[in-house]
Amino acid sequence: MFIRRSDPSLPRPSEITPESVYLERRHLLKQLGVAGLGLASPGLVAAAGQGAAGARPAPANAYTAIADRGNLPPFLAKALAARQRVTRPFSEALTPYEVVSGYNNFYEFGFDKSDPAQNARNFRVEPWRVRVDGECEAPADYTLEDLLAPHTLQDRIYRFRCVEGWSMVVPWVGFPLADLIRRMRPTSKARHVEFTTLHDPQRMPAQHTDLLDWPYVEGLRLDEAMHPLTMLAVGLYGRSLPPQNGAPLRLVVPWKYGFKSIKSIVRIRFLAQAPRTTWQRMAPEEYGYYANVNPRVDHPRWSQARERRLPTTFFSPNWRETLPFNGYARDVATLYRGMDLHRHF
Ligand SMILES: Nc1nc2c(c(=O)[nH]1)N[C@H]1C(S)=C(S)[C@@H](COP(=O)(O)O)O[C@H]1N2
Ligand SMILES: [Mo]
Repeated sequence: MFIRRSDPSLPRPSEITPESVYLERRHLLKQLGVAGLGLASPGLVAAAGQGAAGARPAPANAYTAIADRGNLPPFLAKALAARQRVTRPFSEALTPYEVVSGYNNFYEFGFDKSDPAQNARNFRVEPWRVRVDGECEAPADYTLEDLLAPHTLQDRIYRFRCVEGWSMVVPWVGFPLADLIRRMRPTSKARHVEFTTLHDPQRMPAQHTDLLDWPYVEGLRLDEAMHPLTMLAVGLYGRSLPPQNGAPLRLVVPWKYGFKSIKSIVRIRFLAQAPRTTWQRMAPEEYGYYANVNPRVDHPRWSQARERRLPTTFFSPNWRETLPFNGYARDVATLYRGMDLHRHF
């Protein structure tokens, strides 16, 4: 995502191969790589995430949880410890923790990929409140503790594809946004959900600049927000979110470009109309409201047919084909039935 200067890591036209049609065959549950849908094998639940101490071999994507730095609020430590752990292998290798937490887009903390890890180091997220308002029956200012209280956290391994052309595989920890939305009881007028990032230049230094039109705002159609793949994340690799990844609460929408996955959320608002999102305000012809990953719809300045799977080096760029809906077409294509995806990009 950039508007002011070009990124040397982006593919040049000469590096792009013709797109090819990819048929997504795997079923949702295999792709999810999650527990918590009532189908988990208990034996594997116990083994995963703990280095597989038992006799059973660890699933391909079991990981050793990363320890949290510093003291977590007790409610969060408890919720993370009680999470439902990875039970199913995911066919692609996880992107190492150092990369997920060291190569970031979070413009509130600077422009370069290494800026957020540097500049968010001392970002304080306690206390944290989330305002829920608009077209719903339970508007209120919730503490993070109250917001999380009824939800059991789950590990979910998802592909993550940035509109700039790089991608990762991340083991998030979170819960379905749909479960929270049901609690808030949207009215019959609600058609969209708007999300807003904290606006506090004292704590987010790049908000002193005009890099973006602050605060960062994103949105989803209500049915997209209610889709079982859409999650609110509070952690990754078994620990709480590092500040540079959007602590303490961020959205994850795996079939959309990464910019939809808004970080450090302080407000969730139900609306009758689509909100005006930050990227639509900045460059409407480049970043649409839907932002579904689509190898057949190029960005005006580059192809979206392929992606670089992190970690990459100059000598091993690790190119792969980008999949329709980032590989989740089976699960989400029906949301867009009858829509012209070139127009509603
Ligand atoms: N508030 C806020 N949210 C944001 C961004 C941002 O700059 N500010 N960048 C977006 C973009 S472009 C991407 S690719 C992802 C990156 O998430 P990650 O750093 O956790 O990989 O965050 C998204 N959410
Ligand atoms: Mo992005």
